[in-house]
Amino acid sequence: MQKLKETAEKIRTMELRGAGRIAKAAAEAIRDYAAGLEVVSMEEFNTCIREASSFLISTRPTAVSLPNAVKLVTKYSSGNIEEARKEILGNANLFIERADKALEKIGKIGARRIKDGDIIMTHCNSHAALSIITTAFENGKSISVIATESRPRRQGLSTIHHLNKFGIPTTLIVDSAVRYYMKDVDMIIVGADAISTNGTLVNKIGTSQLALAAHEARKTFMVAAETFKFSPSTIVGDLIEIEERSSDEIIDPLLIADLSHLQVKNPAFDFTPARYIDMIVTDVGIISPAIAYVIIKEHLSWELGEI
Ligand code: RI2
Repeated sequence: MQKLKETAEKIRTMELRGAGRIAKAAAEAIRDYAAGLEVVSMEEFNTCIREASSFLISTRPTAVSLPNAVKLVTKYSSGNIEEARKEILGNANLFIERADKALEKIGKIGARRIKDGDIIMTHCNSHAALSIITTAFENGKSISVIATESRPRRQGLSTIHHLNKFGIPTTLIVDSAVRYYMKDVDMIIVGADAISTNGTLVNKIGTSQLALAAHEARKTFMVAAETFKFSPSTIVGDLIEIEERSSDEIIDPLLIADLSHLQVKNPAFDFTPARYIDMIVTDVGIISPAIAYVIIKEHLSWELGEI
């Protein structure tokens, strides 16, 4: 349990971050935990796996990739401890392999939509969005990227570092400069922490202002998302919770210690309605947000039976 707790802590503190990465880390953590689990009965095995799953899922409430991965990995049918262990191991390895392949596929599919000379704006640090951008570049398209700083955790800097390694020219802007620069861009590409059945995107705080500005300027707004970023339980009306993180991420508490009338809010994500999204690039092809339900039905059906 110690190693699993360490992974959970890394996810909570965002040392491990990005909706896809935390899903893979959780799959690995459950797999390794199950492999070393010393129990005397199947009942005990089930309880331990259930508790470990809830513990991992509770680390970050918004990215649906996390519960989707944990639930998929812990789907075992055997009533025998060793067999169940093997099932978990197989499920986890398959999930991790598919997640890696999904990023590659998204890159290939999305890159086709990028034209030579395009200026792309991106927000935060999405490995799925970056896969599209770097694939287009490697396919010989001369492109450049405007990356937002993405306060308060400044994941935009990770994006800049990543693109710089490829030799892709970048411009770093503060989040509030998004509308000012929108006229210069050809398209926007962002990732996803969750997509609901009605095509609403949940992604890093500030994404919806990019979408609004893009809509106003009639620029293409593209979302890059693996199928495991879609939320099955939104079909029955469950709402996606927006994670509210510590105000310490925004401002040093010492600087505001004497401001007794102040409250600092730090929501990590926001909602972008489907009508502002032109397309979602998934590992099974490009879809309109209007048919998000089909992705859930076809690719997360194992989860639908449970809700
Ligand atoms: P990939 C991140 O969340 C960002 O919101 C990013 O757009 C999204 O996950 C998807 O990232 P955070 O962990 O899975 O930085 O595409 O809060 O890497």
